[in-house]
Amino acid sequence: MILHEKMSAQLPAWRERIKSLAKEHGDVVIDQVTVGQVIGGMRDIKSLLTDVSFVDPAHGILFRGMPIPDMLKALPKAKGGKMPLVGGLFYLLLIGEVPTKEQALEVEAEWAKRAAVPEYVFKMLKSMPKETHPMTLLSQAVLALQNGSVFAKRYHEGMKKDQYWEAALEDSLDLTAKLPIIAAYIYRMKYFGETSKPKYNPKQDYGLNFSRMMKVSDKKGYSELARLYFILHSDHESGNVSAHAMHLVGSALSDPYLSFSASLNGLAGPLHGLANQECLGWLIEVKEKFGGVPTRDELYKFSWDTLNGGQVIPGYGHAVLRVPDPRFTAQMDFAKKRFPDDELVRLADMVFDVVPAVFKEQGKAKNPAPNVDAISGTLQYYYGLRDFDFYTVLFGVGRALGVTANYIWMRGLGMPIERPKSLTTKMVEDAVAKAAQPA
Ligand code: CMX
Repeated sequence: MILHEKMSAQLPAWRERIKSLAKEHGDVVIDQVTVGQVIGGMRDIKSLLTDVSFVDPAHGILFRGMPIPDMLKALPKAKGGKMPLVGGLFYLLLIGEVPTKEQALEVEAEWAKRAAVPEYVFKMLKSMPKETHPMTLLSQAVLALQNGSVFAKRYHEGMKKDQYWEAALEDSLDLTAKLPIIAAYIYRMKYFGETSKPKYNPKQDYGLNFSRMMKVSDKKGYSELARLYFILHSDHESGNVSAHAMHLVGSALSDPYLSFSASLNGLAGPLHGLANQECLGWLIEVKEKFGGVPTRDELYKFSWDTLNGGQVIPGYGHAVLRVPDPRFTAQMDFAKKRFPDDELVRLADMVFDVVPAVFKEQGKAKNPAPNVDAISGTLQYYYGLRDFDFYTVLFGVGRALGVTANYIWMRGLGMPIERPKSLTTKMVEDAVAKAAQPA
């Protein structure tokens, strides 16, 4: 298989690089840790390694060094579409090179072979109470699949450490192949009461399969949005909650299913992946209050009312980014090219115009610009997905691509269990007192 071949070719030299860095330069200082960071969510402490993606505060995400517009242009496109094949993106994240169309299609074919979901997973989903959140269902389905983990099985059979990545690759391909079916099943079951099992068509790519299994009409190009959405949401370096949860849990050699379920649980938090549904909710609230797109002055006042009411304006601000998120820009471009007159798109655009100035006046948020969530729900809404709590499931399907690529690399490089050190409040106070003493 192409991914196995390419990874095998890269790993020996890369392992040597890591080994020599740790052995010969282990004492070199990269960063220091302040009291503010210890108390403030470890913000910005440079302490994770990944080559899959990097968030540049001034430019946004770089996938294997490529900005989003360049990447979207370079990756091979799906048949009859303008958006790249998702299989090509997975190849890029894992191997670090833009694949040929044949290579991207090889990944797609690999997914098609592995897409079937065991019957008991559907049964388990069906037996859950109706009101269960779809993210809970998704995470449960991933945990249920753990039963078939190649990594867990081979680990218990005594697999050698330098083979971990191969088992991780197997599980990651199986898992990412099954997610579209599981997500579509959850959608049709939860909101439409349908329990027929979606079938993956090997003649269609990941995006088209998803759009068809969701039963969203493709007349206006939902498969194109699915491709774009999964690609944009795949990775955002390693420090965000979902990626870091995968990394942390995986560092205990928990297999990709156990680790990805943890990742999804983090993604389900309102300050992370759930923000997309909250953002759309906020836009709709504005629209309902003003009976359509408000004037700029009305929007300005409403934004202040939200902040003064102690609420966040979802979709704005970011822990690392200091510019508009290029994932926002890519989705806004998509909407403006295809449905510029849609009311919510016009409103999201006006929010982009008005809200950053409100944040600047307030002077609290370090980044007054939109993040990925400021628009993503609006696009789904346009295509008829009106059940907001499903949106994070879409994020989860995309996020799997990046976090599994990272997982495979971490096992390939033999990364150790993660174990930062904690301090007591008294120790932090003592450190502050010591720093205040004259030299
Ligand atoms: N609305 C209101 N207040 C905001 C805000 C927003 N959108 N963004 C930041 N702030 C406030 C913070 O709550 C904080 O206030 P306090 O000092 O009173 O605690 C202050 O501004 C400083 O925050 P920050 O350092 O700029 O931002 P953080 O790194 O702490 O938080 C984030 C980042 C994303 C959690 C925050 O901006 C937020 O809550 N945004 C809205 C939710 C959202 O869009 N989340 C999606 C993030 C995207 C992703 O997960 O990839």
